[in-house]
Amino acid sequence: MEYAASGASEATTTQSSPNTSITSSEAATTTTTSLPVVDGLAGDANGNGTVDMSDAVLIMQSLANPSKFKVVRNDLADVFEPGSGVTSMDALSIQKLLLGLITELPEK
Ligand SMILES: [Ca+2]
Repeated sequence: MEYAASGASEATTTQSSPNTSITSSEAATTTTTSLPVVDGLAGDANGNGTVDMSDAVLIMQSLANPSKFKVVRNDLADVFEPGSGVTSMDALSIQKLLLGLITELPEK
């Protein structure tokens, strides 16, 4: 089943006019799914669609101060030995990915 998206191809015109500040304001669509399918990026602890240092930081913060910080996506945060729960090892795995020491999450 192929889904052909018709139209919608936007021509990006890049002009070098001096006083043009391009501000792209993409509305962040928050989709809440109750399906058991993991529909996100492994390691995306804060659920913002990317895996970066803020995910590792959030995991550490949630461990240090759980009443103040909550991991948004526990299912995605558990990237070290999946099923073991969210620990500092998950934050470490995310940092390893960011450093290029590993190439994918969950860490194997
Ligand atoms: Ca993230």
